[in-house]
Amino acid sequence: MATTKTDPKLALTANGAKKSKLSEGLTRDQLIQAYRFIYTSRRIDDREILLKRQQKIYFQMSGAGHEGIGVAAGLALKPGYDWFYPYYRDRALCLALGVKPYDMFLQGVGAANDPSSGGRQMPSHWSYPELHIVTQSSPTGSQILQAVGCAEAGRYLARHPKAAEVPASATGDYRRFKNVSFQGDEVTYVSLGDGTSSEGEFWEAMNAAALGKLPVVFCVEDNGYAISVPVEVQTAGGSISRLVSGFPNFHFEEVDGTDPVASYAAFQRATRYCREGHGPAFVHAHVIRPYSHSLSDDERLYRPDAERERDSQRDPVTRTQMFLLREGILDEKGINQLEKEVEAELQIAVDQALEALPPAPESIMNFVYSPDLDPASSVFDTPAAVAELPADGKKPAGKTMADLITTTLRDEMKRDERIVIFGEDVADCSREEYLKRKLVKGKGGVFKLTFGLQAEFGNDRVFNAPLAEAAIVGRATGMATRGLKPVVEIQFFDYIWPAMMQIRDELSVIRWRSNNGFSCPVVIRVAIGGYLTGGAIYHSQCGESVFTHIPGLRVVFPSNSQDAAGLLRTAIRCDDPVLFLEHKRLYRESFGRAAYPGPDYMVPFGKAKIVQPGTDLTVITYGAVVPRALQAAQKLEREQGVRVELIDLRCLNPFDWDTIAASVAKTNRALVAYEDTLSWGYGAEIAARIADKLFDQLDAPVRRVAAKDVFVAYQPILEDAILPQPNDLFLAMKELSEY
Ligand SMILES: Cc1ncc(C[n+]2csc(CCOP(=O)(O)OP(=O)(O)O)c2C)c(N)n1
Ligand SMILES: [Mg+2]
Repeated sequence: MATTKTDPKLALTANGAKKSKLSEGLTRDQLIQAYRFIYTSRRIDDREILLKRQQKIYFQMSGAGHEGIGVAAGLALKPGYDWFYPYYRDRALCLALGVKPYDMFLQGVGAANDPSSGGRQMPSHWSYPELHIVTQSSPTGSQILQAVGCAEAGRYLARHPKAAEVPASATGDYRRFKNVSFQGDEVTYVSLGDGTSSEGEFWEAMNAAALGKLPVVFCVEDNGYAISVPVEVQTAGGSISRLVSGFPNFHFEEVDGTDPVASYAAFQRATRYCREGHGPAFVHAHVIRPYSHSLSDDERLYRPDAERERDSQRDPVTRTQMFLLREGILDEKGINQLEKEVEAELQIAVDQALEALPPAPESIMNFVYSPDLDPASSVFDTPAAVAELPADGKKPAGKTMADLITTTLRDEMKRDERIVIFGEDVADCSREEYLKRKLVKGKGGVFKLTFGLQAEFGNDRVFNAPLAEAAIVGRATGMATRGLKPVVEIQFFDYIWPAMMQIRDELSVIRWRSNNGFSCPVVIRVAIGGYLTGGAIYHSQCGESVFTHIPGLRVVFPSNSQDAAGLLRTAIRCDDPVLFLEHKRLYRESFGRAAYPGPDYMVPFGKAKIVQPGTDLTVITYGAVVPRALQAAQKLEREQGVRVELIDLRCLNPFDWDTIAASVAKTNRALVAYEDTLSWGYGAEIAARIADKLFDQLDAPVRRVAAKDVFVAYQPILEDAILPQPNDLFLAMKELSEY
């Protein structure tokens, strides 16, 4: 694709150039309005800096120098129609899209009625649902993959308009709480700084957008620095335009971003290309950063005066002002009048914001999870269908966990057209014609759990993703923000870590940080665990406590087929993000096989199952330790007459404290057993709670059995020594019962 370059030297200062050319289709009123936004943006920054010095606000992040490109994007795109993933220097963009200065000052004071976050996020972290400005965070670049997912959702909904409808019978269904809207020619805007283009997620997003020919406008606001690091140290060759120029399907623009008119023209071309469905666009805007990185930074420490002086010649405020004067659009009196009006408006806004009430401390837990749909509620407690006996009267063979997960996915996909499945290798065959011509059978995941789903539902509902875990979760998050229900797969738990930023800093916290303005109830299915004889370090890990430590994320870990079906259905229909952990060793185990419990069977979250009742000792466990603990408990009863009450937690967040407490009150002894490494593991929290809350009931110390504090080794003899075995469980149970 061709790159359009605007020579910075020609823009705005080009004396004698024709007015119509300079205005690039912008009317006189729009040009005046553009200056008003630019000037307002700068003056809000100045006001905030003052307020910060007076300790009336707690943080300041300026958009100074970036106003030209921001206002241009705001004029070229449509609020409430297109979608926006801006970054912290996009104050002028937000003003142009309709955010009021008062709302910006409410961010600064951390007011309860700050529409972005209700005092939860720093200022300049924009979030305005009606305008389609999606909540942003502080990690540089974590918005980019979500923007790609957002664009994918728009296109999916345009192709599947019925998916947006909410069925009348949708009780206990996240769809009731999502207003889904889409436009056939919508565009998603995402911006970032020059430094942020070094993040891997940026490249994953560029690749995904190019692959999908998605209508995303990437805007790199290049002020030449990332805090103190200059662009030539950040970006090989010093030009991001040069580096990305090989991406196919893109339209490229490189422009002087301090010039709103040239920037507007660039955005007009870029958005036209996207709206017409040709693919994504890339706008590289050269801007300046006159106010240092932030108030905590003094750029004079690393930038000499001469360099800073050179930048100031291109200040968008003065340049736009000079442009209006030179073109006869406003005279000096008109400029003064406009600036006076802005000052008066800002004064009122500041005065009002300083009076605004702070949020109530009691509100801190609001919106960690959906306020509308509680997956622990009885709505999700439905009976299993009774399987009909075949004519010969013989009980049919039970289905494996793998079988029932596949069947549940299939039934949910039939019921809900918003479900899309993607991940590494999950499709039957990306080259669809091979399937159609019956040349191949299809793969459907390395464990084959998604086998047949692409063939049945089509490749826009089940598809392979590039090998990039952050992209899988980030794109899913963007899609879910728009109302889709992505059920994505991370092939092995051991490879979830590239997605950790997206899970920890985005997926789980979007609802809370936007004060319920946005939500993204994604399901992430992950194959986890060891006991594989040969899985070794990178195919056998557990580590669930890392995720149960994250507020806002539900974590589920079934031990048998029927629970897996019921819990997966709850995960899909609920309104919170869910990490659904599937133990590889249990996929095809003979333990816990069952008949399919039917297309409506659900198990509520946070309800444990008593695998075996007992009176002498409580064993609390989950996952692949359940069958091992059962074996040990049965042996203990046979040999010693000790009756163990075995609790399978099934769901780790929330977890069933009531069942644990009732059992320990009865047995007065507790053992917590888990496959993860012992120290700081999930069971450590359960043991601490029992010791804390049930101290008076205990006749013995709370014990734990878990893996050794080391990685899982390849050689089976070592693996056996590392992971908790039935005999370890037996010995611990025996010792505790004798205490
Ligand atoms: C993932 C991550 N790493 C580091 C930081 C700290 N940080 C905040 S802004 C910034 C520099 C960003 O530079 P650039 O992308 O060029 O944007 P600019 O501020 O220059 O507009 C850094 C390192 C962060 N917020 N997130
Ligand atoms: Mg920068």
